This record gives sequence, C-alpha cells and structure tokens, in this order.
Amino acid sequence: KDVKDYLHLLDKPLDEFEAPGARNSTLGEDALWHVLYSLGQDNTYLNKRKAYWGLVLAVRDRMLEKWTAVQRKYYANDDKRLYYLSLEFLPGKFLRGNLLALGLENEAHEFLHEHDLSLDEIVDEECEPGLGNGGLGRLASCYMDSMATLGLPAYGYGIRYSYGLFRQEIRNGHQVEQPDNWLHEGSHWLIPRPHNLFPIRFYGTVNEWLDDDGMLRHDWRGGDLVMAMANDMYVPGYRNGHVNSIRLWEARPHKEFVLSSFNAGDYIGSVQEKISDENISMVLYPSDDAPEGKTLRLKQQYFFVAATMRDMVRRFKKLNKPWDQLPEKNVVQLNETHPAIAIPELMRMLLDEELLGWEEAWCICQKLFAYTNHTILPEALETWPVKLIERLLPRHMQIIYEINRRFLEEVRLHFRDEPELPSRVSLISAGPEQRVRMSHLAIVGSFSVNGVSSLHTQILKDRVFHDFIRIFPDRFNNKTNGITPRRWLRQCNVPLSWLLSEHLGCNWITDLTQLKKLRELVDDVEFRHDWEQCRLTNKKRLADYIEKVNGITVNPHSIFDVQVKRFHEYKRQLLNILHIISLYNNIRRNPDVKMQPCTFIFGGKAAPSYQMAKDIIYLINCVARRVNSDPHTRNFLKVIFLANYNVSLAQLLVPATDVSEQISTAGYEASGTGNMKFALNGALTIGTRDGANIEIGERVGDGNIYLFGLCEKEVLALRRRGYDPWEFYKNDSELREVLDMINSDQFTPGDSTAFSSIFNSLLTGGDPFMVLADYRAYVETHKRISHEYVDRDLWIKKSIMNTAGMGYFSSDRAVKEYIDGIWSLEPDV
Ligand code: NBG
Repeated sequence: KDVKDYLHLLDKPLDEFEAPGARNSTLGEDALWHVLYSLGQDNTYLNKRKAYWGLVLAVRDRMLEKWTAVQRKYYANDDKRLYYLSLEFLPGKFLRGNLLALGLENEAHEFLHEHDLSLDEIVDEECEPGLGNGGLGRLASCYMDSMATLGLPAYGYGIRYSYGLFRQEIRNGHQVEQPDNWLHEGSHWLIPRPHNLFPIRFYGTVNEWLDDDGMLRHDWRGGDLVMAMANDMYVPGYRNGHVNSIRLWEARPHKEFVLSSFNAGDYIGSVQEKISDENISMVLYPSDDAPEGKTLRLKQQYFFVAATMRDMVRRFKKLNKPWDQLPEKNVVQLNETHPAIAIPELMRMLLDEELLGWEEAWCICQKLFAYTNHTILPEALETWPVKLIERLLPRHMQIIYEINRRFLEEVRLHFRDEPELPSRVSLISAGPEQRVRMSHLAIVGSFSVNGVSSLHTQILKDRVFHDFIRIFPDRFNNKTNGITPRRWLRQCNVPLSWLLSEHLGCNWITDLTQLKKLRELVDDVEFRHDWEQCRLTNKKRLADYIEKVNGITVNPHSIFDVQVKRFHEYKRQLLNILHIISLYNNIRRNPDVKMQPCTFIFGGKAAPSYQMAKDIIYLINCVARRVNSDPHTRNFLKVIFLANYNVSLAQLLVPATDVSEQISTAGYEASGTGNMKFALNGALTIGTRDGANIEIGERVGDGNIYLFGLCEKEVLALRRRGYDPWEFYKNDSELREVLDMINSDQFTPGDSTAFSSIFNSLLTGGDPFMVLADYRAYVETHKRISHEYVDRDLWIKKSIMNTAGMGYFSSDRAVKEYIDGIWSLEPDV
C-alpha cells in the first residue's frame, strides 16, 4: 500500500485544527515557486535537492504565519512566558516531523509523487543539526516539542554553533573526529534576524558612583564587545496550529557594526580580531557529562545568557509593568548549570542599569529562576576559577561575592552550632585555587531545583546537595524525564504506529497513556502476529543499512541487542563487550551449541580527549573484526559498530531493537532517555537499577524487564567495605579468561599492550565502575534472555507489555509536571 493511502488512519484529522483553504496555494505550488524565486533555479524539472529545499521553504512559510499569530496572541493575552535556556539542542532532522505536525504529509507525498520522487529519498538531503552531545540536548528538544503541542508560551534559547558535535569516522577500529559543517549549504530552517542584535561585553573594569540617594552604584565599562545576533528555529505543535521558536545566538564581530573603530592601518590585525569575535559561537564543546574548563566555554555561556536576558527584558518592558512583576510574567528554566551565570547577569542589569536596590533585585531573581540538575558525577559538577571570572566578568564576580556573603550570613544565623556548614555550602570553594561552584549559585538563586528521575532526585537530596535540603527544604523536587511520542514512535516507527492507530484510534499520539489499552490485546493471536511483523519489517530495514554501510550481513531473525549512547566508563560498554567475548569463547568451545543467533550493535561517540572511552571503542571494533570473520561463530554471533551515532541513526535503530542495554553502574546515570525510546517501541530492557530504569520497571512490570546487578545502596556499601576486583578475577574462570585475552594480542595480533590501559583500570586501577562485580549477574541474565527469546509468544507478549506500560514517559506528561509544579503557566491554544 502507498503511504499516503493510510496516513489519514494514523493521525488526528486535519480539519480539527485548520480550516481547509486557509491558503489558496498548495504546498507543491509553493515549493515550485520557491525553487524559482528563493533559490533562483529552474523549476521546470526537479531533482532531490531542489525538491527538498523548495519543500522546506513552503513548510517554513506555513510555520511563520502561525508563529506570528501566536506571538501576537501572547502579547494580547498578556501571557506569562517560559524561557528554556540550554547550551544544547538536538532536534534531529526537521522535514518529516514538521510535515507531520502541520498535517502536510499527504500533500508532500502527492507533490513528490508527481515528480517521481519520494519523501524517503529527499530527507537524505537534510543535514542533521548536531547542536548537542546526547541526552541533555535531546531532552531539551523533546520538551520544546511538547511545549508547542501543549500550546505553551515558551521560548528555547541557545547558541547557533557553526560546527555541531564532530562527525565520527571509524578508521582501523579507531574513532576519528571530523568537523561537522552542518551549515555548509545554509539552513532554511533557521531564520537569521539581523535586527535582533545585542552587544555583549567581556573583560573591562567596574567603576563606582553615588546616586542621588547616596547609594553606591556600579558601572561596568570598557573591555571587548561582541554582537549577539538572533537566529530562529521553529517548533510546530502537533496539529494544534501552535508554533514556538528556539532562538539561537550567533556571535558577530562588533567591529563590523562600528566602522569608526576599524583600524585601516592594521587591516590584517583588524580582520583577525573580527575572526576571534566570531569564534564564540563557532563550535560546540564535545564533552558530555564532564565540564570543559576553557575560557571560551565560559564566554559561550555568558554570551548566550546575556543576550537572552536582554531579550526577555526587552519584551517585558513593552508591557509597562513594574519590575516586581517580572517573575509573574516570566519564568526561566536553567538546563543544567551551563546558563547559571544568568543569575548574576540579571542582578547586574537590575542593579546597575535599572537602579533597583539589592533586596528588590534579589527577590525578583529568586522568584524567576528554576534549575534542573542532570548529573551527580562529582567531576562533572561545573566550577570556574574565581580569577577567570574576575577577569572576564569583573562585575559578576563582585555580585557573586555579595550573593555569597548574604547567603552565608543567613546560614550562620540559622545553623549556629554547625560551624562547618558555611564552607560546605559556600558558592566559592576554598583551596589553593578558589573556584565558583555553579551548582551552588544555581540552587541559591532559584526557587526550584529538580532532578530528572526518582532515584536521581533522592541522591541529590541524600548526598550531593544534602546540606541545601536543610537550608531550603521546599526547593527540591523531581521531574522524571520524558520523550516525545511524535518523533520516538509516530515518526520513527510507522508500521507500529499504524497498528496502534488501527486498534486504539490515534489519540495516543497526544495522550500516550492510551497505550495501556494494549494490555487487553496481548492474548489476541492475530494482533501478536501483526506486532511481530512490524518488528521484523523494522529489523530488515536496519539489516539493509548495516549491509550497506558496514558491509556485514546480519540475520534479521537474530536477537538485535543494542547499546547506543555516549561512551563513558560509567555507562559500561565494557561490561557488554566482556560478555560478548565470553560468548565467543563458549561457542568456540562447543561448536554444536544450540543457541539463538545474536547481533550485538554498538554506537556512540567518545569525547575527543577521553582516552579510555576511545580505547573501549577500539576494543569493540577489534573484537568485532575477530568475531565476524571467524567461521566457527559467525552464524551465531555478529558484532557491529555503527559509526556517527546521532538522532537520525537512533530513529532507525530504536524500532528495530529487541534488547536494550541500559547497564550503567547503579547511582551514576541520572535518568537516561534512550532507555525510554527503546521500551516504548517494544524492546525489552536489560538494565541496572539505575536512573529511570527503576521507574520503567515499575510501569512495564517486573516480568517484562531484566534488571540485574548491584543497586545504588549496594554499590556504596561495597565501596565502603573495600571493593577488590582481583577477587572476581580469581574466582570466576570465565571472566579471567576474557580479561587475560584483553591483556594479550588476541584481538590485535602482534600488539599485546593495545588494551593494557583497560585491563589495568579494571584490576590494579580498582575498577571504579564495578564492572567485574556485576559481570556474573549480567552474564546469567543474558542466558535467560536468550532462552526466553525463543519462546516467541512469551517474548512478543512482553514486548507489547513494554509499549503498553510506557505512556507515563511521554514528554507531554513531564512538561505538564513542570507547568504545575514549577512554571505556573497557562497553555494558550
Ligand atoms: C544527562 C544524564 C542522563 C539524562 C540526561 C537528560 C548530562 C549532564 N546529563 O542520564 O547523564 O538522561 O542528562 O536529563 O548530560
């Protein structure tokens, strides 16, 4: 059947949100018009490129009409606005999602069909904006989608990086980083707004003066100016006529705007200066769950925050309201501490520019900001040297000192018999190099601090921010993460979406809890058959991709076991590969073994400076080379590393996965969101009791998830008792064999030290992430999985029960919880 014949079955009908004939030209006519008049190309015949760009512009027209209407409405209704500040957004490709949200899929199919093209082939033309590292950036994008779908007056704010996250190539098994020049053809999804332009200051000096009331005032002057220019990206709600935007700031040279300061005598020097100004928005930092201590990173943070606060204040001033209403009309959500410098920046604007008093300004800030924490890795909690802030942002450092002085005074007053407390909660750490603790700044300057899963929030309260709980008992709350069902089911899994809509109607797309009705269908043989067929279709599609890209044939009936995520020791890709090596050994020992064939698939990038993570990628590729070419095992076992994991690749993998690997050391993964995507699409999870895995288990049911290994409390207890990885090495001969192989030239003939760093970290290094402690439980759990997979009825029932239980993990639910518990916003649809 042709896709367009069944689309109407899948989705909410168009006429429910938009009267037909709202425009008097079709999408296709507009696309052709744009090919000629916007792109300046012959539109009498089309190729993929022209069809793609023409469609982009025609879709954009429709979004702009809605967006301007929505902006007018915000002003007319005097709406409270949300500012979602994030250094990262990972939207994925736009075309398909935007067509879907706007109800234009059918028209697009028809247009392309007339020109002998298909949507599948033209979306290949689209370049994915990699403006984020992983979970944190993707979460921001899922939330933007839900905010638009719920009709919220919300704005995303971030940076328009010229280069997104590096493109990963694998050469001889090693990760090689290539620049991601995603804008080389320009992006028509982004509208530059050269008039939304603000000067941003760095360095300089602070002068003091007395105002008419004899109050000491400050004035930050001099230094360097860089211009922040807005670029808007549009986010349509799902079939509700609502369109929001994400404003991404681009650094432009100030000199270009102030010709008089152009030093004609030193032409080259001046141009050089222009280039260094632009550098601020040039490239995304590629470290995930780890801070980047470089000055440029702090410059990026301040640059986008300062421009955003200006923009917020500019809109607020149009309302002619007194300052104390700023937090009644706005709320600012800080995505991690990366934008936390917004707190002293707003204080500076209110004190130095608007001449408010300290108490009044501070009261406004504390009612305006809310902070989401996404990590408890101690090494990932951001701090900046006082000396650096003093130089780069001298006025902000003064303000931070004053915030701290007043805060610690209160603490001393209320906790008289705890003389140690002030230094523990201070915004500034003592020691040879004083540093500003950005999380402490964010906590003290916000009215809400939230974690991203139940366990994570509990750990924040019990351990990481324990002292603050007593000081601000009402400030901490949990908002378990969610994912958008539009991209992560409807868009990425068309066969299953169709089956769902056929049986449940199409309301699940905006009310994911409807999926629970699937539980009534698990005993329906025909339904189970259809379910399995959908899964097989998706697996075949992935197998084709693997064949094409990696040149390896995989059996679509084998178990597709997938671990895709950033490479990090705590995520324990190592545990996975150790198990694969032991499976390999077992098959070689018993050539007649009866086992379900398995395809283990890995994907993910390592931060370029994270050597251990890169070594693990190399190990996986070396094991893959050996295993895939061994005639004794290759019918049972395949190991695939898919290069350059990104949102598009996730959309291909997620619906084709049987077993989802979520095996972080308990207590380390704040939430995870990949875990949700897989389970929503009917994969079974093998996972530790970590992050949101616990809540997924509670909702899909104990029997439908494979939880194993130490829980968070046990990890802590074992560490306290004294953990000795050598004991596991000595007592488990299978494990010992695997480790000894890694420590030899088995996978790298002629080079027996290639993986000694890994071997040493697991043994002499003390195995900080307790890979060996969880090894046995992991291996035994995999045996159970392989056994249960063969019982197809049982497995498919479990698969259905996973999808049925995942309604809670919709980002619509998460955003509604933010609305009720933190933002106090009204939808405006
Ligand atoms: C990541 C966590 C994930 C979590 C995402 C989104 C950072 C700093 N944190 O567990 O590691 O799912 O945030 O909340 O990137």
